[in-house]
Amino acid sequence: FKKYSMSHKAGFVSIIGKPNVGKSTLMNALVGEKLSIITPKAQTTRHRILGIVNEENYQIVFSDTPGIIKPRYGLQDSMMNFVKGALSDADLLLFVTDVNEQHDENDVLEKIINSTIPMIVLINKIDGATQEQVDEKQAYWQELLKPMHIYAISALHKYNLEGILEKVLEYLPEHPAYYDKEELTDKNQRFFVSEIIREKIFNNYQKEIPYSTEVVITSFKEEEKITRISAEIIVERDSQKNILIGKGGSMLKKVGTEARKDIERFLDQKVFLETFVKVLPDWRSKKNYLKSFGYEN
Ligand code: GDP
Ligand code: K
Ligand code: MG
Repeated sequence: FKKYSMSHKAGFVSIIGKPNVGKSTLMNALVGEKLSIITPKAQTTRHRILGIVNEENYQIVFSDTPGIIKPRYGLQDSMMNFVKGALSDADLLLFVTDVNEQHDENDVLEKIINSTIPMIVLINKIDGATQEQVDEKQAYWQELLKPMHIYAISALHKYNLEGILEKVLEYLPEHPAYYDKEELTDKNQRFFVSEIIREKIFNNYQKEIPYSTEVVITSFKEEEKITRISAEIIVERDSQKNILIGKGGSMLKKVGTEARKDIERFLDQKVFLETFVKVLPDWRSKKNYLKSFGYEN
């Protein structure tokens, strides 16, 4: 037999859309791993997070991104720069929208409307929607974005996702793998540990607390039977520190316990987690703090 080298496809696929439409849920479903944290609150995702699907003859590099908004402070500027990056180097865009979303304020989508990158629109959360609703949204997005394809899906229930990977592959070029074929993401364990803690904070506190919080892993020691982790939870004001800690430390304890359980699942090892709360006034608007927390641009 003559041996033919099999062709290999690889490329970047950016998952974009407004806050809370289900971008992170979709990426986790497509990659088959919980990489991105998911909460009912907008602006949960602050970074561009890669999720890589590897097969023998292809590598799809998905980017989960923060929801598109008009930035109001330094942290949000940086979040929108991550989106800009994901828009500029993609081979394909997956634009996710919530079937229940209203058609107003679509001016923030200007960059997407004007983008020349091939696009697939995913109308998400169709569980609970009527066929009329779906049809109406389909017509609306077809007209506004003129995408290659539109799918009606439920990322949460993994409904109608089967065809997406195959369709995505049609738009990827012949290219060698960009990342090692064993890699699932570009972020390290510390990043995901800090994200898990942030998820618990988003789920346990209301109003501005989640948005004013950053989590920094200050120590990460892998021992034979246990991983010892120290984390700093950073807030902007003393009053927020008090709320975060709660009566007799009860709230912080709850967050710590919930986070530890998830981290143990994620690392597949016993974990000792200690948390400290620290006040850094106005960190979300200060360049040096943002930079030290990984919001480079
Ligand atoms: P993101 O901000 O765009 O990344 O959205 P998330 O993935 O964080 O999801 C926001 C909220 O929508 C979460 O509460 C999800 O559980 C929920 N969600 C995501 N996909 C679906 C879906 O298909 N159906 C329903 N009903 N809820 C969903
Ligand atoms: K969210
Ligand atoms: Mg998200």
